[in-house]
Amino acid sequence: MSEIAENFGISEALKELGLQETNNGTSTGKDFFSNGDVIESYSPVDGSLIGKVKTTTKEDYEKVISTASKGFKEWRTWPAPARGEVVRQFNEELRRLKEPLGKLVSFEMGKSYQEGLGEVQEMIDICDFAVGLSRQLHGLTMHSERPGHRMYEQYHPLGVVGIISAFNFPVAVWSWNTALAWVCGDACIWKGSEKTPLTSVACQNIAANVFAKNDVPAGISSLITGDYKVGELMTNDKRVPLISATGSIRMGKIVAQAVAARLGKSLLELGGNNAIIVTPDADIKNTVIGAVFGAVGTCGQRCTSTRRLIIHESIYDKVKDALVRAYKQLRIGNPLDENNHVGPLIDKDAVKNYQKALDQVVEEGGNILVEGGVLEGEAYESGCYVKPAIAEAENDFKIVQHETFAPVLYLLKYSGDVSNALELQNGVVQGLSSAIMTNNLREAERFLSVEGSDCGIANVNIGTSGAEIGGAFGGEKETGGGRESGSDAWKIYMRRQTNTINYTTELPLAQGIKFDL
Ligand code: UN1
Repeated sequence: MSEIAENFGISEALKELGLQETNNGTSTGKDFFSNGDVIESYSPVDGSLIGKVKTTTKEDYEKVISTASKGFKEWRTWPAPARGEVVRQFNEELRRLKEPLGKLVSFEMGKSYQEGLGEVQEMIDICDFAVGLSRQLHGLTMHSERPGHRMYEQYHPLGVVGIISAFNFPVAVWSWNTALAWVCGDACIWKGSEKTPLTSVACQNIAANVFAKNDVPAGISSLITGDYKVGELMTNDKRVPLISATGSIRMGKIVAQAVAARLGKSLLELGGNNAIIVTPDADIKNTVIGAVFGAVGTCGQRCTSTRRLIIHESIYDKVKDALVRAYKQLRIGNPLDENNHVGPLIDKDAVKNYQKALDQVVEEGGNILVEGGVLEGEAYESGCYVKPAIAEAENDFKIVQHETFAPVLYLLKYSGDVSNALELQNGVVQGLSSAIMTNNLREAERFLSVEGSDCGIANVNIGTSGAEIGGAFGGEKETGGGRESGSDAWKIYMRRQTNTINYTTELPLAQGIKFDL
């Protein structure tokens, strides 16, 4: 164990979460059975080896999918509130293990401990939501046009749901999918990121214990581990009617095509290029807090991270100066130490992409306002710590159009009416999150109107990141169009059936068609 791991109680956390030196990354519940290569998980916090996980082979996957398919046939017959009761117990375990799991998320992924705890809180929240939902999987009833007929719709469980999640929210995004899919009566197979395999095993351990206690059939919570090739086993598999995938636009296009080729359903939550519009009526203090948290939180590695600030020329210098002052106060370092605001990037490849973005913005004519750079020295041994940077840029720069998963914030200037700001905001291929800072009702309503933001999330007087689970989460355009977590996002995990019942002695046809024999 490294010094940081020792000082911040990582061994205890691993023990509480049932993790060992080498873990098994293929599971259908209590059974774990990997036969693939071993991957090692290094912490970006200090570069130390945290643990190892065995990956899933094609044969292992076959065992998983057949167990999940079989388990589904039984699970779908459980009353939905009985399934909700299992999710309620799972949630009790999450509440009990919030601290060790939050700590592991922080140590394995690099986000601050506060954000690690926040991520587990999102799991708790979505489970609460799902438990209530287990008594509310409502369909509509309709009035039939034919006498003596009744019409209604009902939602049935869909089948096996494949979940592919990313390193940046290694536990919450899984739970958004599973908590809903489980109460809907589906079996879930999860491939987490190979960059955060231990958090996946920890979550599977928690689910497996609760499920076993409740005699839930094997396969309802299944885990597979490995790189994209393991994910492909699911995306190409017609026994998996829904693939929910979170990650880059590049990955999403590959997944979408594979799933569409077999006419499966996909739920995609891909890249964002989120902007905050700052109007002359904005509260500057709140703007700075919202923008800085949005840009540097999770070291700029949320899909909702603030990448662009679109500032009115009349207040441009004021906002710019306030931001530069705020960035000077940022403390970068060990994310388990609650004095620090910003932890490391996930790995050295991410550092390279960050450096490339800063070089490119200068090449394209941008002006660096807050200098970036990779931090060196003992405290930054992993080589993954970077300085959050700000550059003045233009919206049509190639690098500004591109989502760089790092703390690089671009300042853009607009003049005249808010419609000019909206044009810039919407002038990117992504459409996840957006925000406006204004105390002007007209501007706020125009931002929310049909001619306003084209994103899936549009906020007034808060930043772009940090959505609550109660709303549907996702975005338009190349963000992929999927919606997860709250509102009626549950419907994608079920199949809808329209039922028409004739209780007369006649057989009248719809549309008044006559057909007598
Ligand atoms: C993500 O980055 O994939 O809205 C999810 C937020 C978080 C979820 C982000 N609740 O920032």
